[in-house]
Amino acid sequence: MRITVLSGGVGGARFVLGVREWARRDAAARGLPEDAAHDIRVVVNTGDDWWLAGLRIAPDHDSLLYALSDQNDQQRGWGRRDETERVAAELQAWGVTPEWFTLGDLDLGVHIARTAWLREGTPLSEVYRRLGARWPLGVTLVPATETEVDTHVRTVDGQLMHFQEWWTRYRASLPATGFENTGVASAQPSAGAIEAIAGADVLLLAPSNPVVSLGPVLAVPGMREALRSASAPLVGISPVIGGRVVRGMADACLAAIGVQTDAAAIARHYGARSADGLLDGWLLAVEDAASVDGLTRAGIPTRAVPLWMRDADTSAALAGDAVALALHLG
Ligand code: FO1
Repeated sequence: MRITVLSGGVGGARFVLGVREWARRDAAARGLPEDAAHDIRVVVNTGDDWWLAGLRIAPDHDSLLYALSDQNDQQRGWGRRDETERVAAELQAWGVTPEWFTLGDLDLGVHIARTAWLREGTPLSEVYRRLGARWPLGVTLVPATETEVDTHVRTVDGQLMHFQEWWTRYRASLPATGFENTGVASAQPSAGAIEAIAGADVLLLAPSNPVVSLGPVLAVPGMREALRSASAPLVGISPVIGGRVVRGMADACLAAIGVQTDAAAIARHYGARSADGLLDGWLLAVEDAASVDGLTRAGIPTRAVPLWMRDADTSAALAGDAVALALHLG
């Protein structure tokens, strides 16, 4: 089965690990060799990306790369395990990186390799392929677009700052009135993203931040049309449980665009494919089961399932629930 997931970084990575684990267990149950049974592609958000100290930083890609190669720092949610910061101290001494954004020594290896290739004219999708080729990730990562579409945040006092400053320096504490992806008007979905969407048997929206993680992916001209014209059913998973974000600061982002931090409100934000939106189905937490009937009647068939991803078992179970709903709708 060909499964394509649209994903951001931290929350998305945990879900993508679950999809990979579900696929491994499903293949084993069928007595099939693992890589023959399922083809998992991830369309990765590039809106978090930015230039720092002359290096191209790509947080969502790198969170997925490190999680899938089991070398991510689970506590921080970003960067690599067993990291050191000798070079970072030097960079900060010279003021080429701010004290609120740390580039670890091992992490710098990825940034320098990526930047070197980009400066040679290597397409971002090829950079993804080369970086991932070192480890058996079990999935294929493709950028939503090859074009730089950095997210910028419009704050209430009229400033326009890069998402990374708003998120890591100010922890999303500055009230925002909107988000803009500079350059997105001239962007287009990457060839890998189009192929992953058109060829999928199942399309999944990871429980990522709907505004700053999936928003930039969906903002790429042609992306929504690709999703709506795909033959595969599209199922989304709520990033919110019981009115609270599972992690991160999606509530600050949702408030900025006037969407309630609520599983049903986010489903309506994505919209039903039958009503010019994207969703064929929606998974929300058992804690939000009261919203199932209303959403289903609104054209978004919804199921309440355990949504907490605590380990391989719960993550694989959630992925299985998402695939099951998609196949039920297919
Ligand atoms: N997040 C932080 O809160 N502080 C940091 O110093 C920091 C450094 C960093 C370096 C590389 C990288 O890929 C990500 C990094 N992040 C850091 C995480 C990142 O800025 C955001 O958490 C994500 O972009 C949110 O999706």
